Amino acid sequence: MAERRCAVVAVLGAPNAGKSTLVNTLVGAKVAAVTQKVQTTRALVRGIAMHDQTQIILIDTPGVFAPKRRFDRAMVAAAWSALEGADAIIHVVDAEAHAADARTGADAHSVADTHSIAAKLKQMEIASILVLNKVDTVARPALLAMTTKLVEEGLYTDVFMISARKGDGVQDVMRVLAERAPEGPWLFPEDQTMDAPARVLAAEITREKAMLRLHDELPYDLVVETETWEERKDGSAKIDQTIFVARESQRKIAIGAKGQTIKTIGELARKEMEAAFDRRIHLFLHVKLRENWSEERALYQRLGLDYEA
Ligand SMILES: Nc1nc2c(ncn2[C@@H]2O[C@H](COP(=O)(O)OP(=O)(O)OP(=O)(O)O)[C@@H](O)[C@H]2O)c(=O)[nH]1
Ligand SMILES: [Mg+2]
Repeated sequence: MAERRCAVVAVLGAPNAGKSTLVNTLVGAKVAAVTQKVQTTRALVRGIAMHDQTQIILIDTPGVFAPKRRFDRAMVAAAWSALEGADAIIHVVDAEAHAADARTGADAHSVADTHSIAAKLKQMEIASILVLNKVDTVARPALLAMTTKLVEEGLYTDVFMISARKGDGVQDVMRVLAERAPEGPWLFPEDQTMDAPARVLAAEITREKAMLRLHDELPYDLVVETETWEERKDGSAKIDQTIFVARESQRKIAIGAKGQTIKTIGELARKEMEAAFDRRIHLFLHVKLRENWSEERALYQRLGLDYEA
């Protein structure tokens, strides 16, 4: 029998590049929230994938950008901290944003973030794997042009062009990660797909649904916490969660006319939880105002973020 191998792989990149989508696709299960908004991922999320006798532990990270607020600083610091102890680094680049920027200068943020990540990796002398994502949206010549430019950084050991959403090219990435994984014992049981407790995943599921439903009306100022998780005799679970918003106006929007918005969010979240936990779920959502959540120390601790970053 082949030796067991195990690798820790940090997945780094600008906000919205598709890091969480890639991690979910590699794991083959939903472990991280995905939305079209930047800064969806807020703390390190570990997804666990198996490839034959190799266990790949993928660390999904918050997007790296130039932070201004305390909460942003903590997220970016968490992203860089994922490099410690990682056996490999994947730098995910949003090909769609880069192509749009080359055409119209429209997505300069993502491009600037990509280049500052590359510069920092170079300065730290850390080799990484370049993954150009969202190639399903970009024409071939544009892809080649941006690849050439990125490869000139002299930083990348490999280049992959993938669509994390469609799954194209993702197995090639997996194969290379597995080939290079050092021999060693697995860190998690073979059938485990993530390291976070169920109540954290449950909160992430609801946050994703709330963000997807409210993205036009709300900024990303939204926190979800699982307050209680009650096991029922019939095998189902009753879950109470609170969605915290920063302003009274946001509370009204989240609840919606006659409670319709929160009801829709709850139904979508419950369905996904039932699939994720493979059992019936009774989900009760509450919306509360918590004005200065981004200055609360306890919250950082619960998310695994450093308040002083
Ligand atoms: N067309 C296309 N869209 C994609 C692909 N991969 C991800 N997306 C979309 O890009 C958006 C961002 O995806 P995420 O996985 O949340 O990105 P992220 O890098 O984790 O974002 P943050 O956590 O906010 O830094 C979502 O709307 C995804 O559906 C892809 O291969 N093709
Ligand atoms: Mg993410």
